[in-house]
Amino acid sequence: MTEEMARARRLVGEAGRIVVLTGAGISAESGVPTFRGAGGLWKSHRSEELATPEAFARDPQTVWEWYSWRRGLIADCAPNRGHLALARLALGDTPTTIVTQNVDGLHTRAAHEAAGSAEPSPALPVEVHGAIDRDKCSACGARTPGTTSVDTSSHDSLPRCAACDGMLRPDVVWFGEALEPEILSRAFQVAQDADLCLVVGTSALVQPAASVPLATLQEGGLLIVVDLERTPLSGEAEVSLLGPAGELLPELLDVEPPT
Ligand code: BV8
Ligand code: ZN
Repeated sequence: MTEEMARARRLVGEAGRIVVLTGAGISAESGVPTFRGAGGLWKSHRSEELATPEAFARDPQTVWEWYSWRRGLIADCAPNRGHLALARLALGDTPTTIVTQNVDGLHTRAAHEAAGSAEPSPALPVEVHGAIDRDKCSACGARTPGTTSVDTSSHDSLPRCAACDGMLRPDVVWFGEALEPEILSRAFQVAQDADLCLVVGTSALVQPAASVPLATLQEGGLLIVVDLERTPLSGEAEVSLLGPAGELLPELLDVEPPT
């Protein structure tokens, strides 16, 4: 075990209250493409082309094609050892809240898997950017389980709201759209109350999510950054652990160090 890992494990052991902020990097080992990494989602499309209300108004078929493709891809993925280690931490003795930018639902699945027949709610994530497996009506705002196979062959074939016949959209937060106020304030509240923030697999470029760890710092708390490479938050970190989250998180968080 490296000196860095030993120091980080001590910080986790001594923490009174923990907040975790995750990004696409934690789901990479599950097969979900990241946004900026190799083969990243933003590589072939500029985010504003697809993840904005303007793009949806201009060309809903293409936007639905993209989200339908991502839904199919995510449906074939499963939580990895990183998701499960965080879920076990949150189900343990130290009060821990997982805040995620991911819309893939893998933290939620890890919470149920790790909890088994016990109560999973302590490990259920605060999803600040929504969830891809839900639909939301762009007219009345009604939320419904996501339409699995979206027929994008014509404008009229796109999914409609059963209540008001408005156009359905994925229940995710697009660029230029405000995050849900109560979800955002919960994310910043748990960050302020925490004395340790674990930042896992995020390039920390998208606001306001990237400022969540700063709320912990401003209250005198500490940061541990887990990423394949240095990120804009590495400079603020007490410890930076460089490597795959699926390998580092079990070593960092599991009570029994791996033999
Ligand atoms: C808003 C859902 C205003 C959709 C997403 C201030 C300054 C500058 C700009 C702004 C600002 N404030 C607002 C903005 C604009 C904008 C913004 O931040 N733009 C950026 C690009 C500059 N923010 C917004 O528009 C937000 N809304 O501000 O509204 C407003 C306010 C009031 C009233 C009206 C309006 C909304 C932002 C949310 C957008 N939606 N997702 C969808 O998914 O389709 S953002 C999306 O991109 C993700 O959710 C995530 O947040 C982001 C991607 O970042 P990461 O997850 O970090 O992924 P990335 O690929 O970049 O990095 C992966 C990392 O993992 C890397 O570091 C890599 O090294 C590492 N890694 C890879 N593999 C592994 C690994 N690490 C460990 N192990 C591995 N195996
Ligand atoms: Zn509706």
